[in-house]
Amino acid sequence: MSTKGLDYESLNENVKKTQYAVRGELYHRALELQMHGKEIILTNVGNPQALGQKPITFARQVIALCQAPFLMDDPNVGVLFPADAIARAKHYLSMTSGGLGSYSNVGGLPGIRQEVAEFIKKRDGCPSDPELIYLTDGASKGVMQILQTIIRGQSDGILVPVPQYPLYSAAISLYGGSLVPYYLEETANWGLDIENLLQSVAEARSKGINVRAMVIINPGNPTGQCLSESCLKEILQFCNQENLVLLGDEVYQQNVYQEERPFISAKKVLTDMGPPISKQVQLVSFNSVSKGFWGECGQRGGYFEMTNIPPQTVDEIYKIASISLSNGCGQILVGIMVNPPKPAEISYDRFLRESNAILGSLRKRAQIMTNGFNSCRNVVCNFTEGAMYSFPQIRLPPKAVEAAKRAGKIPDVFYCLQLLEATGICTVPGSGFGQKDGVFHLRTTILPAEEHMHGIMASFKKFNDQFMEQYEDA
Ligand code: DCS
Repeated sequence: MSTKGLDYESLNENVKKTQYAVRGELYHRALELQMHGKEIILTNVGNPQALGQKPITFARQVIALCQAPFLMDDPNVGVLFPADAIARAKHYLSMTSGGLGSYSNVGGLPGIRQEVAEFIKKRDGCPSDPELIYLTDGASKGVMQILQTIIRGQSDGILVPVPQYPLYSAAISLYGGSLVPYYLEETANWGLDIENLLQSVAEARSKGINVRAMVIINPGNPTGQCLSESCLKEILQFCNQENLVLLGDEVYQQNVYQEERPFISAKKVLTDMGPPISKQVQLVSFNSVSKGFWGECGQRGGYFEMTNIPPQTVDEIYKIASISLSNGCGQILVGIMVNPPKPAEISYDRFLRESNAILGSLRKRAQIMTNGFNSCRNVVCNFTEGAMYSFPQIRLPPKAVEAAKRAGKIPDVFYCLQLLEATGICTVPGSGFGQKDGVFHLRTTILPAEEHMHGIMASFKKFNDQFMEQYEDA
């Protein structure tokens, strides 16, 4: 009997192979429990507003006016909206011929691409060309477009940090390429070990894999580390020597919690290294409105900047971008993110108050979580320097590992499922991000409201310590 194109057995095998743990088994079990009335704390996704974070007022005022421009003709508009939000909405609407209801230019509205270029210039003290900045529906879309452009088949390898955010493993599977892991060093606060990187490349090459690109996530997800300038230099030299494109995932650049570990962009380090290297390494850097203190995950705004990419390749990427244009609302939020209210403007004080409150609270929550995990039996956890996650190592006793095997579960999945059933805390098992053999972790976000944090950690500790006692004594 002939099969139809969407019959399961006839599907693209790459689609079937693709996995995305952030919304995997744990998440589905959590939804089931929730349906049966159990209170669930969803710490599986970096989705701040879903856990109560309020949007930045200025951003929503501008978006509201852009969505409903007739409000600007209302005599009360000046009572409801500050003058700088009205002016900003007019500024964005003047860039389009039909407002938010019209398709925008390929690559995004030129005026917003210009704003992004100015932001990068100011952030890094180096030139940035708006023609080489494309606005996307969240960073994910951009990452996928670039990976699709690079990967030609199974023998093309992409170096990805382990642990990593599963967008990378998923997209590489989907496009039929090979993921080449390089391990981050947990005992060095998830730092990068260049020896290990060289080893990974050598091993991949010995298997006939052509390593073509390297991903860095800075600040890290799920690991939370901020890469130092010297580490970024080493990475860039390595990419130069090995002819690798560097994909710099910098979506957490505003989520940094320690003054001595600031965010430094790969673009800045590359430019500061000067020629010839600054003209040689191909770099694509990504940013998003989903993170930082904006947390506008649902609005799907992001951008990528291309450095040292040949013009003919830029034309090909332009073509890919033109197949699916990005949404207008997300583009405007990118504009606001890179060009927030300035000190002399009416909305500045409120913007500063709101953004500082969010970042200050995230910093405190990161501390409460790390301390909480480190107070638990058989749990060790590095401090979250940046991003939105905590990634404790769970030292599972051999008997727990055996019990997991008997239950047909990966040991960290077994632990996380029991944690979920006992406490309602929905995490993601470390195996979803990759980890060294025999070492187990889980990932939680640091996003639950500050006032709930101590309660959540107490409930975690109670579960964990009982679990450990059960399997150590068994
Ligand atoms: N890059 C990293 C490192 C991310 O963590 C995420 C989202 C993205 C890119 C994509 O973001 P947008 O497409 O929304 O811009 N983080 C996911 C996570 O780990 N949990 O939830 C979302």
